[in-house]
Amino acid sequence: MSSISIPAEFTLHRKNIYNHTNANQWIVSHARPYLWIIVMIIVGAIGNAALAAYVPVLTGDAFNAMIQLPPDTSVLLPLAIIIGVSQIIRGVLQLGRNFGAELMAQYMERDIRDELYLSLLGKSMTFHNLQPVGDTMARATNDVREVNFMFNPGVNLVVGSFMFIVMLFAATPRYHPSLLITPTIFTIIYFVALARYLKTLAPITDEVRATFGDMNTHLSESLDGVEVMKGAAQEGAEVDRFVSNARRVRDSFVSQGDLEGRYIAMLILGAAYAGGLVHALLLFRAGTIDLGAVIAYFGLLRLLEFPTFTSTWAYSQISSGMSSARRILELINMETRLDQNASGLTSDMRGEVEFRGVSFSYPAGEPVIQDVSFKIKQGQTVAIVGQTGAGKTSLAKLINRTYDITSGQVLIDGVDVREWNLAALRSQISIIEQDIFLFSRSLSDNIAFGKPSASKDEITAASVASQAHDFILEFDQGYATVVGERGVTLSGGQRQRIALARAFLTDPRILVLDDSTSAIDSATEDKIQRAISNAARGRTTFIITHRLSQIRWADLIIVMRKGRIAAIGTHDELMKTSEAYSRIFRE
Ligand code: DCP
Ligand code: MG
Repeated sequence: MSSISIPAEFTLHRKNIYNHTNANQWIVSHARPYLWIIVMIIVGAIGNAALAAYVPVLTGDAFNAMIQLPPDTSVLLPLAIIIGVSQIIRGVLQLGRNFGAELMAQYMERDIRDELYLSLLGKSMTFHNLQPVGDTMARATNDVREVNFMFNPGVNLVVGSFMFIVMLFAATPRYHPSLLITPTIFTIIYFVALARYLKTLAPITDEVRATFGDMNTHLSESLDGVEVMKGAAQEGAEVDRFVSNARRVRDSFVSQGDLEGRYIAMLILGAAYAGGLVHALLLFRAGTIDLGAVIAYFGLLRLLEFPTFTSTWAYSQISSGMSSARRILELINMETRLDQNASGLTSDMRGEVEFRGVSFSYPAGEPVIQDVSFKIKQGQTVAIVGQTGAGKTSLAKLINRTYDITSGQVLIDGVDVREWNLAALRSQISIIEQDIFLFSRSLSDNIAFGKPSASKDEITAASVASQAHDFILEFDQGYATVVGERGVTLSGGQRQRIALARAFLTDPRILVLDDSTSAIDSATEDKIQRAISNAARGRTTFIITHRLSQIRWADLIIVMRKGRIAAIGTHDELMKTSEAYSRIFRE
Protein backbone atom coordinates (compact mmCIF):
# COMPACT_ATOMS: atom_id res chain seq x y z
CA MET A 1 0.00 0.00 0.00
CA SER A 2 1.62 3.20 -1.10
CA SER A 3 0.48 6.70 -0.32
CA ILE A 4 -0.25 9.23 -3.04
CA SER A 5 2.88 10.41 -4.76
CA ILE A 6 1.34 13.04 -7.00
CA PRO A 7 2.23 16.54 -5.84
CA ALA A 8 -0.36 17.62 -3.30
CA GLU A 9 -0.78 20.58 -1.04
CA PHE A 10 -1.36 18.29 1.87
CA THR A 11 -0.80 14.58 1.76
CA LEU A 12 -3.08 12.95 4.25
CA HIS A 13 -1.87 9.52 5.17
CA ARG A 14 -4.38 6.76 5.48
CA LYS A 15 -4.42 3.12 4.67
CA ASN A 16 -6.20 1.86 1.55
CA ILE A 17 -5.05 4.69 -0.67
CA TYR A 18 -3.48 3.63 -3.91
CA ASN A 19 -1.72 5.27 -6.74
CA HIS A 20 -3.32 4.23 -10.00
CA THR A 21 -4.28 5.68 -13.32
CA ASN A 22 -6.11 2.63 -14.59
CA ALA A 23 -9.62 2.27 -13.18
CA ASN A 24 -9.63 -1.54 -13.33
CA GLN A 25 -6.41 -1.82 -11.34
CA TRP A 26 -7.64 0.83 -8.97
CA ILE A 27 -10.84 -1.08 -8.23
CA VAL A 28 -8.94 -4.35 -7.89
CA SER A 29 -6.50 -2.83 -5.43
CA HIS A 30 -9.39 -1.48 -3.41
CA ALA A 31 -11.01 -4.89 -3.36
CA ARG A 32 -7.84 -6.74 -2.35
CA PRO A 33 -8.03 -6.07 1.40
CA TYR A 34 -11.43 -7.75 1.42
CA LEU A 35 -10.28 -11.01 -0.09
CA TRP A 36 -12.04 -12.95 2.66
CA ILE A 37 -15.37 -11.40 1.64
CA ILE A 38 -14.74 -12.33 -1.99
CA VAL A 39 -14.07 -15.93 -0.90
CA MET A 40 -17.32 -15.84 1.05
CA ILE A 41 -19.22 -14.59 -2.02
CA ILE A 42 -17.73 -17.27 -4.26
CA VAL A 43 -18.31 -20.09 -1.78
CA GLY A 44 -21.90 -18.88 -1.31
CA ALA A 45 -22.43 -18.65 -5.05
CA ILE A 46 -21.03 -22.14 -5.77
CA GLY A 47 -23.05 -23.72 -2.96
CA ASN A 48 -26.21 -21.96 -3.98
CA ALA A 49 -25.89 -23.00 -7.62
CA ALA A 50 -24.94 -26.61 -6.79
CA LEU A 51 -27.96 -27.05 -4.56
CA ALA A 52 -30.20 -25.37 -7.14
CA ALA A 53 -28.99 -27.99 -9.66
CA TYR A 54 -29.62 -30.76 -7.13
CA VAL A 55 -33.40 -30.27 -7.25
CA PRO A 56 -33.99 -31.28 -10.92
CA VAL A 57 -31.59 -34.21 -10.43
CA LEU A 58 -33.67 -35.46 -7.49
CA THR A 59 -36.87 -34.77 -9.40
CA GLY A 60 -35.61 -37.00 -12.22
CA ASP A 61 -34.84 -39.77 -9.72
CA ALA A 62 -38.33 -39.42 -8.19
CA PHE A 63 -39.85 -39.67 -11.65
CA ASN A 64 -38.00 -42.86 -12.41
CA ALA A 65 -39.17 -44.36 -9.12
CA MET A 66 -42.78 -43.45 -9.93
CA ILE A 67 -42.94 -44.83 -13.45
CA GLN A 68 -41.65 -48.23 -12.43
CA LEU A 69 -44.23 -50.95 -12.35
CA PRO A 70 -45.21 -51.12 -9.57
CA PRO A 71 -44.27 -47.55 -8.51
CA ASP A 72 -41.72 -47.45 -5.68
CA THR A 73 -43.26 -44.91 -3.31
CA SER A 74 -40.82 -45.67 -0.50
CA VAL A 75 -38.17 -43.36 -2.00
CA LEU A 76 -40.50 -40.34 -2.04
CA LEU A 77 -40.28 -39.38 1.62
CA PRO A 78 -36.46 -39.52 1.84
CA LEU A 79 -36.27 -37.55 -1.43
CA ALA A 80 -38.64 -34.91 -0.10
CA ILE A 81 -36.58 -34.62 3.10
CA ILE A 82 -33.34 -34.34 1.14
CA ILE A 83 -34.82 -31.63 -1.09
CA GLY A 84 -36.15 -29.74 1.94
CA VAL A 85 -32.86 -29.87 3.87
CA SER A 86 -30.75 -29.05 0.83
CA GLN A 87 -32.84 -25.98 0.08
CA ILE A 88 -32.51 -24.74 3.66
CA ILE A 89 -28.74 -25.04 3.35
CA ARG A 90 -28.98 -23.31 0.00
CA GLY A 91 -30.84 -20.44 1.64
CA VAL A 92 -28.02 -20.02 4.14
CA LEU A 93 -25.38 -20.05 1.39
CA GLN A 94 -27.38 -17.56 -0.65
CA LEU A 95 -27.58 -15.35 2.38
CA GLY A 96 -23.80 -15.58 2.72
CA ARG A 97 -23.36 -14.56 -0.91
CA ASN A 98 -25.78 -11.64 -0.66
CA PHE A 99 -24.49 -10.51 2.70
CA GLY A 100 -20.87 -10.71 1.52
CA ALA A 101 -21.65 -8.71 -1.60
CA GLU A 102 -23.47 -6.03 0.37
CA LEU A 103 -20.66 -5.83 2.91
CA MET A 104 -18.12 -5.52 0.15
CA ALA A 105 -20.16 -2.85 -1.61
CA GLN A 106 -20.43 -0.75 1.53
CA TYR A 107 -16.73 -1.12 2.40
CA MET A 108 -15.78 -0.09 -1.12
CA GLU A 109 -18.08 2.90 -1.02
CA ARG A 110 -16.64 4.05 2.28
CA ASP A 111 -13.00 3.60 1.23
CA ILE A 112 -13.45 5.31 -2.11
CA ARG A 113 -15.37 8.19 -0.57
CA ASP A 114 -12.61 8.68 2.02
CA GLU A 115 -9.93 8.59 -0.63
CA LEU A 116 -11.77 11.08 -2.82
CA TYR A 117 -12.43 13.45 0.05
CA LEU A 118 -8.82 13.39 1.19
CA SER A 119 -7.61 14.00 -2.32
CA LEU A 120 -9.99 16.93 -2.78
CA LEU A 121 -8.73 18.55 0.40
CA GLY A 122 -5.18 18.10 -0.84
CA LYS A 123 -5.74 19.93 -4.08
CA SER A 124 -4.67 23.46 -4.85
CA MET A 125 -6.91 26.50 -5.21
CA THR A 126 -6.05 26.50 -8.90
CA PHE A 127 -7.81 23.15 -9.13
CA HIS A 128 -10.79 24.20 -7.04
CA ASN A 129 -11.25 27.40 -9.03
CA LEU A 130 -11.47 25.47 -12.27
CA GLN A 131 -13.45 22.44 -11.14
CA PRO A 132 -17.22 23.04 -10.90
CA VAL A 133 -18.57 22.20 -7.46
CA GLY A 134 -21.70 20.53 -8.83
CA ASP A 135 -19.65 18.11 -10.89
CA THR A 136 -17.44 17.30 -7.91
CA MET A 137 -20.55 16.71 -5.82
CA ALA A 138 -22.01 14.40 -8.48
CA ARG A 139 -18.81 12.39 -8.47
CA ALA A 140 -18.51 12.32 -4.69
CA THR A 141 -22.09 11.18 -4.16
CA ASN A 142 -23.70 9.50 -7.17
CA ASP A 143 -20.62 8.04 -8.77
CA VAL A 144 -19.41 6.64 -5.48
CA ARG A 145 -22.87 5.11 -5.06
CA GLU A 146 -22.63 3.54 -8.53
CA VAL A 147 -19.43 1.79 -7.48
CA ASN A 148 -21.37 0.42 -4.53
CA PHE A 149 -24.11 -0.89 -6.86
CA MET A 150 -21.43 -2.35 -9.09
CA PHE A 151 -20.63 -4.83 -6.31
CA ASN A 152 -24.17 -5.40 -5.17
CA PRO A 153 -26.21 -6.28 -7.16
CA GLY A 154 -23.67 -6.11 -10.04
CA VAL A 155 -20.83 -8.46 -9.15
CA ASN A 156 -23.03 -10.43 -6.78
CA LEU A 157 -25.44 -11.50 -9.53
CA VAL A 158 -22.80 -11.93 -12.18
CA VAL A 159 -20.81 -14.32 -9.99
CA GLY A 160 -23.95 -15.97 -8.66
CA SER A 161 -25.48 -16.56 -12.08
CA PHE A 162 -22.23 -17.64 -13.69
CA MET A 163 -22.09 -20.50 -11.20
CA PHE A 164 -25.49 -21.67 -12.49
CA ILE A 165 -23.95 -22.15 -15.92
CA VAL A 166 -21.03 -24.02 -14.38
CA MET A 167 -23.38 -26.34 -12.47
CA LEU A 168 -25.38 -27.08 -15.60
CA PHE A 169 -22.15 -28.23 -17.26
CA ALA A 170 -21.20 -30.26 -14.19
CA ALA A 171 -24.53 -32.10 -13.87
CA THR A 172 -25.47 -32.76 -17.50
CA PRO A 173 -22.85 -35.46 -18.49
CA ARG A 174 -24.42 -37.63 -15.79
CA TYR A 175 -27.29 -38.28 -18.25
CA HIS A 176 -25.51 -38.26 -21.59
CA PRO A 177 -22.38 -36.39 -22.72
CA SER A 178 -24.00 -35.30 -26.00
CA LEU A 179 -26.58 -33.34 -24.00
CA LEU A 180 -23.80 -30.77 -23.47
CA ILE A 181 -24.32 -29.56 -27.05
CA THR A 182 -27.20 -27.22 -26.27
CA PRO A 183 -25.62 -25.61 -23.17
CA THR A 184 -22.35 -25.20 -25.09
CA ILE A 185 -23.96 -23.47 -28.05
CA PHE A 186 -26.01 -21.33 -25.68
CA THR A 187 -23.00 -20.32 -23.61
CA ILE A 188 -20.93 -19.37 -26.64
CA ILE A 189 -23.68 -17.18 -28.07
CA TYR A 190 -24.38 -15.78 -24.61
CA PHE A 191 -20.81 -14.60 -24.06
CA VAL A 192 -20.29 -13.35 -27.61
CA ALA A 193 -23.53 -11.36 -27.37
CA LEU A 194 -22.55 -10.16 -23.93
CA ALA A 195 -19.15 -8.94 -25.09
CA ARG A 196 -20.73 -7.02 -27.96
CA TYR A 197 -23.43 -5.66 -25.68
CA LEU A 198 -20.92 -4.42 -23.13
CA LYS A 199 -18.79 -2.82 -25.82
CA THR A 200 -21.72 -0.72 -27.06
CA LEU A 201 -22.92 -0.14 -23.54
CA ALA A 202 -19.70 1.37 -22.13
CA PRO A 203 -19.84 4.68 -24.08
CA ILE A 204 -23.53 5.00 -23.25
CA THR A 205 -23.02 4.56 -19.51
CA ASP A 206 -20.11 7.05 -19.74
CA GLU A 207 -22.54 9.46 -21.35
CA VAL A 208 -25.16 8.83 -18.67
CA ARG A 209 -22.66 9.62 -15.90
CA ALA A 210 -21.30 12.70 -17.71
CA THR A 211 -24.69 14.26 -18.46
CA PHE A 212 -25.67 13.66 -14.87
CA GLY A 213 -22.55 15.53 -13.73
CA ASP A 214 -23.36 18.44 -16.06
CA MET A 215 -26.88 18.65 -14.77
CA ASN A 216 -25.60 18.76 -11.20
CA THR A 217 -23.06 21.45 -12.05
CA HIS A 218 -25.81 23.59 -13.44
CA LEU A 219 -28.10 22.93 -10.50
CA SER A 220 -25.50 23.86 -7.90
CA GLU A 221 -24.52 27.00 -9.80
CA SER A 222 -28.06 28.22 -10.09
CA LEU A 223 -28.64 27.56 -6.39
CA ASP A 224 -25.43 29.39 -5.51
CA GLY A 225 -26.42 32.26 -7.72
CA VAL A 226 -30.10 32.16 -6.89
CA GLU A 227 -30.05 35.74 -5.64
CA VAL A 228 -28.50 37.03 -8.85
CA MET A 229 -30.92 34.97 -10.89
CA LYS A 230 -33.99 36.28 -9.08
CA GLY A 231 -32.63 39.80 -9.09
CA ALA A 232 -32.32 39.66 -12.85
CA ALA A 233 -35.71 37.90 -13.22
CA GLN A 234 -33.97 35.09 -15.09
CA GLU A 235 -35.89 32.20 -13.52
CA GLY A 236 -37.51 31.32 -16.85
CA ALA A 237 -34.26 31.14 -18.75
CA GLU A 238 -32.62 29.11 -15.98
CA VAL A 239 -35.51 26.66 -15.93
CA ASP A 240 -35.20 26.24 -19.69
CA ARG A 241 -31.51 25.55 -19.36
CA PHE A 242 -32.17 23.06 -16.59
CA VAL A 243 -34.87 21.32 -18.59
CA SER A 244 -32.54 20.92 -21.55
CA ASN A 245 -29.87 19.46 -19.26
CA ALA A 246 -32.39 17.14 -17.67
CA ARG A 247 -33.53 16.08 -21.14
CA ARG A 248 -29.98 15.10 -22.04
CA VAL A 249 -29.78 12.95 -18.91
CA ARG A 250 -33.10 11.35 -19.77
CA ASP A 251 -32.07 10.73 -23.38
CA SER A 252 -28.87 9.03 -22.37
CA PHE A 253 -30.73 6.86 -19.84
CA VAL A 254 -33.29 5.99 -22.50
CA SER A 255 -30.60 4.97 -24.97
CA GLN A 256 -29.11 2.76 -22.26
CA GLY A 257 -32.55 1.20 -21.68
CA ASP A 258 -33.06 0.81 -25.40
CA LEU A 259 -29.84 -1.12 -25.73
CA GLU A 260 -30.67 -3.26 -22.70
CA GLY A 261 -34.07 -3.99 -24.24
CA ARG A 262 -32.60 -5.15 -27.53
CA TYR A 263 -30.23 -7.53 -25.83
CA ILE A 264 -30.59 -10.93 -27.48
CA ALA A 265 -30.07 -13.25 -24.48
CA MET A 266 -33.79 -13.75 -23.66
CA LEU A 267 -34.43 -14.81 -27.23
CA ILE A 268 -31.71 -17.44 -27.30
CA LEU A 269 -32.89 -18.80 -23.96
CA GLY A 270 -36.19 -19.82 -25.57
CA ALA A 271 -34.30 -21.45 -28.43
CA ALA A 272 -32.10 -23.33 -25.95
CA TYR A 273 -35.12 -24.78 -24.12
CA ALA A 274 -36.64 -25.95 -27.40
CA GLY A 275 -33.40 -27.36 -28.80
CA GLY A 276 -32.45 -29.09 -25.55
CA LEU A 277 -35.86 -30.69 -25.15
CA VAL A 278 -35.92 -32.01 -28.73
CA HIS A 279 -32.42 -33.44 -28.26
CA ALA A 280 -33.36 -35.16 -24.99
CA LEU A 281 -36.55 -36.62 -26.50
CA LEU A 282 -34.62 -38.00 -29.48
CA LEU A 283 -32.19 -39.70 -27.07
CA PHE A 284 -35.17 -41.05 -25.11
CA ARG A 285 -36.80 -42.43 -28.29
CA ALA A 286 -33.56 -44.12 -29.21
CA GLY A 287 -33.56 -45.68 -25.74
CA THR A 288 -30.28 -44.02 -24.77
CA ILE A 289 -31.67 -42.23 -21.71
CA ASP A 290 -34.67 -42.82 -19.48
CA LEU A 291 -37.66 -40.56 -18.83
CA GLY A 292 -36.27 -39.33 -15.49
CA ALA A 293 -33.19 -38.08 -17.35
CA VAL A 294 -35.37 -36.07 -19.76
CA ILE A 295 -37.19 -34.47 -16.85
CA ALA A 296 -33.97 -33.79 -14.94
CA TYR A 297 -32.22 -32.38 -18.01
CA PHE A 298 -35.08 -30.04 -18.76
CA GLY A 299 -35.01 -28.88 -15.15
CA LEU A 300 -31.26 -28.32 -15.41
CA LEU A 301 -31.67 -26.25 -18.57
CA ARG A 302 -33.86 -23.94 -16.59
CA LEU A 303 -30.78 -22.98 -14.58
CA LEU A 304 -29.93 -20.78 -17.58
CA GLU A 305 -32.81 -18.50 -16.75
CA PHE A 306 -30.97 -16.80 -13.90
CA PRO A 307 -27.83 -15.82 -15.86
CA THR A 308 -29.92 -14.75 -18.83
CA PHE A 309 -32.31 -12.66 -16.82
CA THR A 310 -29.62 -10.97 -14.71
CA SER A 311 -27.27 -10.35 -17.61
CA THR A 312 -29.51 -7.63 -19.08
CA TRP A 313 -28.90 -5.36 -16.12
CA ALA A 314 -26.28 -6.87 -13.79
CA TYR A 315 -23.59 -6.31 -16.41
CA SER A 316 -24.80 -2.83 -17.18
CA GLN A 317 -24.55 -2.16 -13.46
CA ILE A 318 -20.90 -3.14 -13.67
CA SER A 319 -20.50 -0.99 -16.75
CA SER A 320 -22.02 2.00 -14.93
CA GLY A 321 -19.86 1.30 -11.93
CA MET A 322 -16.72 1.26 -14.05
CA SER A 323 -17.74 4.53 -15.75
CA SER A 324 -18.15 6.01 -12.31
CA ALA A 325 -14.85 4.57 -11.12
CA ARG A 326 -13.12 6.22 -14.08
CA ARG A 327 -14.74 9.55 -13.24
CA ILE A 328 -13.76 9.33 -9.58
CA LEU A 329 -10.22 8.31 -10.41
CA GLU A 330 -9.97 11.12 -12.95
CA LEU A 331 -10.87 13.60 -10.24
CA ILE A 332 -8.41 12.04 -7.79
CA ASN A 333 -5.61 12.13 -10.35
CA MET A 334 -6.27 15.61 -11.65
CA GLU A 335 -3.04 17.43 -11.33
CA THR A 336 -2.50 19.91 -8.63
CA ARG A 337 0.25 22.37 -9.25
CA LEU A 338 1.37 23.13 -5.76
CA ASP A 339 3.85 21.00 -3.93
CA GLN A 340 3.52 21.02 -0.17
CA ASN A 341 7.28 20.72 0.25
CA ALA A 342 6.98 18.53 3.32
CA SER A 343 10.72 18.71 4.00
CA GLY A 344 10.78 22.52 3.77
CA LEU A 345 11.49 25.12 6.44
CA THR A 346 9.22 24.91 9.46
CA SER A 347 10.69 27.50 11.83
CA ASP A 348 8.85 30.39 13.50
CA MET A 349 8.34 33.41 11.29
CA ARG A 350 9.40 36.93 12.07
CA GLY A 351 7.26 38.42 9.35
CA GLU A 352 9.57 40.15 6.88
CA VAL A 353 8.07 40.06 3.40
CA GLU A 354 9.86 40.75 0.16
CA PHE A 355 8.63 40.60 -3.45
CA ARG A 356 11.41 40.40 -6.05
CA GLY A 357 10.32 41.02 -9.63
CA VAL A 358 7.16 39.00 -9.14
CA SER A 359 4.85 38.24 -12.05
CA PHE A 360 1.78 36.07 -11.92
CA SER A 361 -1.02 34.96 -14.17
CA TYR A 362 -3.96 32.65 -13.60
CA PRO A 363 -3.85 29.47 -15.70
CA ALA A 364 -4.43 30.32 -19.34
CA GLY A 365 -4.87 34.00 -18.54
CA GLU A 366 -3.19 37.33 -19.02
CA PRO A 367 -0.59 38.36 -16.43
CA VAL A 368 -2.41 40.01 -13.53
CA ILE A 369 0.74 40.88 -11.54
CA GLN A 370 3.77 42.18 -13.38
CA ASP A 371 7.26 42.84 -12.11
CA VAL A 372 6.29 43.77 -8.56
CA SER A 373 9.10 44.42 -6.07
CA PHE A 374 8.94 45.75 -2.51
CA LYS A 375 10.24 44.92 0.93
CA ILE A 376 8.47 45.12 4.26
CA LYS A 377 10.01 44.96 7.69
CA GLN A 378 8.70 42.81 10.47
CA GLY A 379 5.64 44.32 12.19
CA GLN A 380 4.93 46.99 9.59
CA THR A 381 1.46 47.78 8.31
CA VAL A 382 1.08 48.05 4.57
CA ALA A 383 -1.92 49.40 2.72
CA ILE A 384 -2.55 48.18 -0.79
CA VAL A 385 -4.76 50.46 -2.81
CA GLY A 386 -5.88 50.55 -6.39
CA GLN A 387 -8.88 50.29 -8.63
CA THR A 388 -10.99 47.21 -8.87
CA GLY A 389 -9.25 44.52 -10.90
CA ALA A 390 -5.84 46.06 -10.26
CA GLY A 391 -4.58 42.80 -8.78
CA LYS A 392 -4.67 43.57 -5.06
CA THR A 393 -6.35 40.31 -4.01
CA SER A 394 -4.16 38.30 -6.35
CA LEU A 395 -1.04 39.91 -4.93
CA ALA A 396 -2.04 39.05 -1.38
CA LYS A 397 -2.72 35.41 -2.26
CA LEU A 398 0.84 34.94 -3.47
CA ILE A 399 2.15 35.47 0.05
CA ASN A 400 0.78 32.21 1.49
CA ARG A 401 1.02 30.36 -1.81
CA THR A 402 -2.71 30.14 -2.39
CA TYR A 403 -1.27 30.50 -5.86
CA ASP A 404 2.32 30.06 -6.97
CA ILE A 405 3.94 32.91 -8.82
CA THR A 406 4.86 32.63 -12.49
CA SER A 407 8.27 34.29 -12.19
CA GLY A 408 10.33 36.20 -9.64
CA GLN A 409 10.47 35.41 -5.94
CA VAL A 410 8.38 35.96 -2.84
CA LEU A 411 10.49 35.78 0.29
CA ILE A 412 9.50 35.59 3.93
CA ASP A 413 12.28 36.23 6.41
CA GLY A 414 14.60 36.08 3.42
CA VAL A 415 13.49 32.54 2.44
CA ASP A 416 11.60 31.84 -0.77
CA VAL A 417 8.03 30.81 0.11
CA ARG A 418 8.52 27.66 -1.97
CA GLU A 419 11.34 26.68 0.40
CA TRP A 420 8.98 26.82 3.35
CA ASN A 421 7.01 23.83 4.44
CA LEU A 422 3.55 24.74 3.14
CA ALA A 423 1.70 23.88 6.34
CA ALA A 424 4.17 25.91 8.43
CA LEU A 425 3.89 28.80 6.00
CA ARG A 426 0.13 28.90 5.95
CA SER A 427 -0.37 28.39 9.66
CA GLN A 428 1.62 31.55 10.34
CA ILE A 429 -0.13 33.66 7.73
CA SER A 430 -3.76 34.52 8.01
CA ILE A 431 -5.73 35.92 5.10
CA ILE A 432 -9.11 37.42 5.74
CA GLU A 433 -10.78 37.28 2.37
CA GLN A 434 -12.90 39.82 0.63
CA ASP A 435 -15.80 37.40 0.68
CA ILE A 436 -15.77 35.89 4.15
CA PHE A 437 -17.00 32.34 4.34
CA LEU A 438 -18.59 31.10 7.53
CA PHE A 439 -19.48 27.47 8.11
CA SER A 440 -23.01 26.47 9.10
CA ARG A 441 -21.88 25.90 12.65
CA SER A 442 -22.03 27.92 15.85
CA LEU A 443 -20.29 31.29 16.11
CA SER A 444 -17.79 29.95 18.61
CA ASP A 445 -16.92 27.06 16.26
CA ASN A 446 -16.46 29.54 13.46
CA ILE A 447 -14.16 31.69 15.54
CA ALA A 448 -12.16 28.71 16.76
CA PHE A 449 -11.92 27.27 13.27
CA GLY A 450 -8.16 27.65 13.00
CA LYS A 451 -7.62 26.53 16.61
CA PRO A 452 -10.21 23.95 17.63
CA SER A 453 -8.53 23.50 21.01
CA ALA A 454 -9.28 27.11 22.04
CA SER A 455 -10.97 27.51 25.41
CA LYS A 456 -14.14 29.52 25.96
CA ASP A 457 -12.14 32.32 27.56
CA GLU A 458 -9.75 32.52 24.65
CA ILE A 459 -12.65 32.74 22.22
CA THR A 460 -14.27 35.49 24.23
CA ALA A 461 -11.01 37.43 24.52
CA ALA A 462 -10.50 37.20 20.76
CA SER A 463 -14.05 38.40 20.15
CA VAL A 464 -13.60 41.33 22.50
CA ALA A 465 -10.40 42.34 20.73
CA SER A 466 -12.08 42.10 17.36
CA GLN A 467 -15.14 44.07 18.56
CA ALA A 468 -17.40 41.11 17.88
CA HIS A 469 -18.29 40.30 21.49
CA ASP A 470 -21.07 42.87 21.84
CA PHE A 471 -23.05 41.93 18.78
CA ILE A 472 -22.61 38.22 19.48
CA LEU A 473 -24.20 38.67 22.91
CA GLU A 474 -27.17 40.33 21.27
CA PHE A 475 -28.13 37.01 19.68
CA ASP A 476 -30.42 34.88 21.88
CA GLN A 477 -28.02 31.97 21.74
CA GLY A 478 -24.88 34.10 22.05
CA TYR A 479 -21.80 32.19 21.02
CA ALA A 480 -23.88 29.09 20.33
CA THR A 481 -25.82 30.85 17.56
CA VAL A 482 -25.62 28.77 14.42
CA VAL A 483 -24.72 30.70 11.33
CA GLY A 484 -26.90 30.10 8.26
CA GLU A 485 -25.15 28.65 5.29
CA ARG A 486 -22.60 31.18 4.02
CA GLY A 487 -23.28 33.39 7.00
CA VAL A 488 -26.34 35.00 5.51
CA THR A 489 -27.65 35.97 8.91
CA LEU A 490 -24.62 38.18 9.55
CA SER A 491 -23.86 41.49 7.90
CA GLY A 492 -20.61 42.12 6.04
CA GLY A 493 -19.18 44.12 8.93
CA GLN A 494 -20.13 41.44 11.46
CA ARG A 495 -18.63 38.70 9.36
CA GLN A 496 -15.44 40.67 9.10
CA ARG A 497 -15.17 40.92 12.85
CA ILE A 498 -15.76 37.18 13.23
CA ALA A 499 -12.92 36.66 10.77
CA LEU A 500 -10.73 39.02 12.76
CA ALA A 501 -11.52 37.08 15.92
CA ARG A 502 -10.36 33.96 14.10
CA ALA A 503 -7.10 35.74 13.33
CA PHE A 504 -6.63 36.79 16.96
CA LEU A 505 -6.91 33.18 18.04
CA THR A 506 -4.45 31.78 15.54
CA ASP A 507 -2.11 34.69 16.21
CA PRO A 508 -0.41 34.71 12.80
CA ARG A 509 2.89 36.52 12.14
CA ILE A 510 1.48 37.94 8.92
CA LEU A 511 -2.09 39.12 8.60
CA VAL A 512 -3.71 40.03 5.31
CA LEU A 513 -7.02 41.80 5.42
CA ASP A 514 -8.79 42.07 2.11
CA ASP A 515 -11.35 44.68 2.94
CA SER A 516 -12.58 46.14 -0.28
CA THR A 517 -16.07 46.79 0.99
CA SER A 518 -16.39 50.43 1.88
CA ALA A 519 -20.09 50.96 2.41
CA ILE A 520 -20.34 50.61 6.19
CA ASP A 521 -21.94 53.08 8.59
CA SER A 522 -19.56 55.20 10.59
CA ALA A 523 -20.27 53.57 13.97
CA THR A 524 -19.40 50.15 12.56
CA GLU A 525 -16.51 51.64 10.64
CA ASP A 526 -15.17 52.93 13.89
CA LYS A 527 -15.43 49.51 15.53
CA ILE A 528 -13.78 47.78 12.61
CA GLN A 529 -11.07 50.39 12.60
CA ARG A 530 -10.35 49.68 16.25
CA ALA A 531 -10.45 45.92 15.67
CA ILE A 532 -8.00 46.20 12.83
CA SER A 533 -5.54 48.32 14.71
CA ASN A 534 -5.73 45.81 17.57
CA ALA A 535 -5.07 43.01 15.11
CA ALA A 536 -2.22 44.78 13.37
CA ARG A 537 -0.30 45.28 16.58
CA GLY A 538 2.81 43.14 16.77
CA ARG A 539 2.52 41.53 13.33
CA THR A 540 3.16 42.34 9.72
CA THR A 541 -0.17 43.42 8.30
CA PHE A 542 -1.40 43.99 4.78
CA ILE A 543 -4.63 45.88 4.44
CA ILE A 544 -6.37 46.08 1.11
CA THR A 545 -8.80 48.90 1.54
CA HIS A 546 -10.51 51.96 0.20
CA ARG A 547 -10.82 53.58 3.63
CA LEU A 548 -8.73 56.70 3.75
CA SER A 549 -8.36 56.62 7.52
CA GLN A 550 -6.71 53.22 7.32
CA ILE A 551 -4.52 54.12 4.40
CA ARG A 552 -3.21 57.17 6.15
CA TRP A 553 -1.70 55.51 9.16
CA ALA A 554 -0.04 52.67 7.21
CA ASP A 555 3.76 52.49 7.36
CA LEU A 556 3.86 51.88 3.64
CA ILE A 557 1.34 52.35 0.88
CA ILE A 558 1.44 50.39 -2.37
CA VAL A 559 -0.62 51.83 -5.18
CA MET A 560 -1.46 49.14 -7.74
CA ARG A 561 -2.47 49.83 -11.27
CA LYS A 562 -3.16 47.14 -13.86
CA GLY A 563 -0.99 44.61 -12.05
CA ARG A 564 1.96 46.93 -11.59
CA ILE A 565 3.10 49.14 -8.75
CA ALA A 566 2.13 52.68 -9.75
CA ALA A 567 3.56 54.26 -6.63
CA ILE A 568 4.99 53.19 -3.30
CA GLY A 569 5.87 55.10 -0.15
CA THR A 570 4.42 56.67 2.99
CA HIS A 571 1.38 58.89 2.96
CA ASP A 572 3.41 62.10 3.14
CA GLU A 573 5.81 61.01 0.40
CA LEU A 574 3.04 59.93 -1.91
CA MET A 575 1.05 63.11 -1.39
CA LYS A 576 4.07 64.97 -2.71
CA THR A 577 5.22 62.64 -5.47
CA SER A 578 2.21 60.74 -6.75
CA GLU A 579 -0.44 62.52 -8.73
CA ALA A 580 -2.56 59.33 -8.79
CA TYR A 581 -2.36 58.99 -5.02
CA SER A 582 -3.08 62.56 -4.09
CA ARG A 583 -6.07 62.45 -6.42
CA ILE A 584 -7.63 59.73 -4.23
CA PHE A 585 -7.49 62.08 -1.27
CA ARG A 586 -8.70 65.13 -3.11
CA GLU A 587 -11.91 63.52 -4.27
N1 DCP B 1 -8.68 37.08 -11.98
C1 DCP B 1 -8.70 35.85 -12.63
N2 DCP B 1 -8.98 34.69 -11.94
C2 DCP B 1 -9.24 34.76 -10.60
C3 DCP B 1 -9.24 35.99 -9.94
C4 DCP B 1 -8.95 37.14 -10.66
O1 DCP B 1 -8.46 35.78 -13.82
N3 DCP B 1 -9.52 33.62 -9.94
C5 DCP B 1 -8.33 38.30 -12.73
C6 DCP B 1 -9.42 39.31 -12.74
C7 DCP B 1 -8.69 40.61 -12.73
C8 DCP B 1 -7.32 40.31 -12.18
O2 DCP B 1 -7.23 38.90 -12.12
O3 DCP B 1 -8.50 41.09 -14.07
C9 DCP B 1 -7.05 40.91 -10.84
O4 DCP B 1 -8.04 40.47 -9.93
P1 DCP B 1 -7.97 40.79 -8.38
O5 DCP B 1 -9.08 40.05 -7.73
O6 DCP B 1 -6.61 40.53 -7.88
O7 DCP B 1 -8.26 42.35 -8.35
P2 DCP B 1 -8.51 43.29 -7.10
O8 DCP B 1 -8.49 42.53 -5.85
O9 DCP B 1 -7.53 44.40 -7.23
O10 DCP B 1 -9.96 43.86 -7.40
P3 DCP B 1 -11.12 44.28 -6.35
O11 DCP B 1 -10.77 45.61 -5.80
O12 DCP B 1 -12.34 44.32 -7.18
O13 DCP B 1 -11.18 43.21 -5.31
MG1 MG C 1 -9.93 42.07 -4.49
